[in-house]
Amino acid sequence: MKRTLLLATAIAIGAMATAATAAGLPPLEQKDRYKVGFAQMESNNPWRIAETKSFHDTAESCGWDLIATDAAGSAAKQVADVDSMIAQGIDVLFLPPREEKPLIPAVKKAKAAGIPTFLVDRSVDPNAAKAGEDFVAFLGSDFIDQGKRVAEWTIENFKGDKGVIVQLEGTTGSSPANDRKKGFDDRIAEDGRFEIVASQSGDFARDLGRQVMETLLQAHPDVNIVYAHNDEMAIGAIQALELAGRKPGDDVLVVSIDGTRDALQAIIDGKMGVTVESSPFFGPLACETMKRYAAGETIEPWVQVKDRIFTADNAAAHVDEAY
Ligand code: GZL
Repeated sequence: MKRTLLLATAIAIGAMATAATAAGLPPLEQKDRYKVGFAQMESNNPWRIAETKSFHDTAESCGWDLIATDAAGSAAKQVADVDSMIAQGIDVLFLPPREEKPLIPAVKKAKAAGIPTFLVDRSVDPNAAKAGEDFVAFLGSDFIDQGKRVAEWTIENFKGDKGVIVQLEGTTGSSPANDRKKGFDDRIAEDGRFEIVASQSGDFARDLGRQVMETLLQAHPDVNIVYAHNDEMAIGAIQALELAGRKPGDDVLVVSIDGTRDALQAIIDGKMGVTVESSPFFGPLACETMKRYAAGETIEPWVQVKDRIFTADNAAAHVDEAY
């Protein structure tokens, strides 16, 4: 019996090593407890806070001794936080890279230190670092599709003959901002009624979104559609519009992404038209994917999260579960 068990263990370790080293990725042995790094970028909105909580809530059930840091909006500090985790000898790294390029060195350092990295919720420049080679996989949504779905809803539901669009972009250089812009811009361009007259970053933050909207409203008083890359900026835009005497939901259509509680309430109140979900609850998926990897499975380069869409038809049914 003992000999059989030893042989089975050797085969499992061999398989694990084969799967990981075949792709040049650091292996991860199966064990009861893991020292896990989660290097959060910031806590500037409910989405970030919900994501961080999801990792903490998963830690015990997944056998994680979790080291969680918060870079307070600084990509440079996020890199430093990863360095510190490497020095502490973590077994595995979960990293939501704030921007696509500055976090490349952190990804490469982790690999060089023999630490498998999973990118969560945002990714890095695919020309500089690749899933399956530099990091194990990207766990997250299809941001291009999110932007496209917002555009499709807008095309279907905007009743006017001329759509004057102001776009509030997410964090400059981040993969969701880049891709939500691409997905929306490419699809909305297919309908000649629409023109994007301004597109500016609100850094995924409510108050900056409000300030940017106030400025853009001065320059474009004829705006009748606001596309925000996340709900926090959309809520800020609604505040700015109402302060200027506009009636969001009546004379201006506000469309967004995430699915926060405040956004679903704004939809219920008739002030927002749609929000495409972008779930922050990555803890359980991170646990499941890490365990698959430790068991020797080859992980698909993109572990894709599927997103629902919230409108007046279903917002009330989901507002209580929202973050
Ligand atoms: C999406 C995530 C984005 C959210 C924002 O995965 O990176 O960052 O849409 C958050 O709310 O700030």
